[in-house]
Amino acid sequence: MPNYYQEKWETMSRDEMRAYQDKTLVQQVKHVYGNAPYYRALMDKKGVAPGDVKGTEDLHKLPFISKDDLRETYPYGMLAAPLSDCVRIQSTSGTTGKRVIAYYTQSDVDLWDECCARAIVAAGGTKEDVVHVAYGYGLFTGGPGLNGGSHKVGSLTLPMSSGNTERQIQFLVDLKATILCCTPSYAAFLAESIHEMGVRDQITLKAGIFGAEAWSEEMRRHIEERLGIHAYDIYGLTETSGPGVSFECEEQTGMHVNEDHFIPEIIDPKTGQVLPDGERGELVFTSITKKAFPLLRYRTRDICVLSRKTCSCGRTLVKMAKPMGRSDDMLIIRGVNVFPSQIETVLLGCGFEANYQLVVDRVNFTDTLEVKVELTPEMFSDTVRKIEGREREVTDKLKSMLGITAKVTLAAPKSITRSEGKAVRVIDNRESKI
Ligand code: DLL
Repeated sequence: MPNYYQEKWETMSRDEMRAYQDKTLVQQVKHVYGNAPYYRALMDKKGVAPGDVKGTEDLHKLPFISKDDLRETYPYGMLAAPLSDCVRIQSTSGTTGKRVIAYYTQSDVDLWDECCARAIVAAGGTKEDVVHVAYGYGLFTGGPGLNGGSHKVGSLTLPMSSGNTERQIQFLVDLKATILCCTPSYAAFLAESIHEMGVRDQITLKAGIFGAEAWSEEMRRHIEERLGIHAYDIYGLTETSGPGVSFECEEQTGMHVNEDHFIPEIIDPKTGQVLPDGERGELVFTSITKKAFPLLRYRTRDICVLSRKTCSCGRTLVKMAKPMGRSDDMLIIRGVNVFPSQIETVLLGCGFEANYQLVVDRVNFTDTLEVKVELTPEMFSDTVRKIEGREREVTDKLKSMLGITAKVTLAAPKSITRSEGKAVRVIDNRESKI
């Protein structure tokens, strides 16, 4: 039996949802135009007045906004509510440039928490559950988002944050956690450590809510098998509030977008043209309910597909496929587009652990790709011939998946650094050689 946190919104008819979005979008455009001078200037430049947007069919008239705009307007430029009405900020890590700061009014926080509560309930969560949140707390949105959602559901919430893996496992055992929330790479690390500590039979988890980084279906199976749980995907970004923009239900075939808060579009990243449902392109979101930091037509750079196929869970919210990764995570190697998640699919499909690293370099003006992957302890004790055979198998499979030859290096167990948050999979040495 499917459970909903807010059945009315999650199962609303398409027509009703559309009518709601139309009305709310019109109000939001007026709010942003009236209160965010930077966006008003963008609209004026494009020759669009708030009155030109009469509903979602006019969304395409609005200018896009990108991370560059947010950097340019740092720290207050996109704020659309008085600072005195704001109760919270969250922020991106700033590893790829200046930080982006997102502001929240109390009502923004409440709506965000509700979005996360929908994700927890869709994963089978109730007030009887113990929700172990091992996403980072602080400026990162993962911890605070799932924490807020868990409170709304009424579950006992363990605000573990990331790191200190032994203590995490101790709490999982002692407090009999039933739902684990963290990045998929950290879930794989926890699973590995649980087996090593010999406490797998004391783990009472039934579900995991994993997101914040691209992960493959093979990674899902890997975690599900090792922890004996159902693993659900969750998506979001700081700019749109954090986790809970979309979430997976029991069907586990993509994430329902909370369309009563975020209108998704897929565009051609080169031309900006809106693409029909079912076509792959860049995901763009318009937040229609947020007051302090409401971004209209925000280009996420995530490459994705939307689908309106009926879902057996009864939710009518449009579904987005697992994003393959950001367009800026995409590696171009000898002219070929490569997503790290494709390589993950091959490695896990060949029975390796989820610990790998991609090293990209440029030698004699030619790009090189080295795929380092750890052997499992069982593989490590195989004969040299068997290990060489495995190396050949991975090289061939990568070649047929990617169309290029990668150098495969099989590493000893435990030799690749584990991640406690978002995994760093790629080392691109070409940047220093340009
Ligand atoms: O990662 C928010 C989040 C926290 C989502 C916890 C889910 C769970 P940022 O740090 O701003 O926010 O990074 C956002 O992470 O544009 C995607 O590229 C990537 N991302 C997030 N969720 C997924 C996912 C948080 N489920 C960026 N699958 C986004 C693939 C994801 N990529």
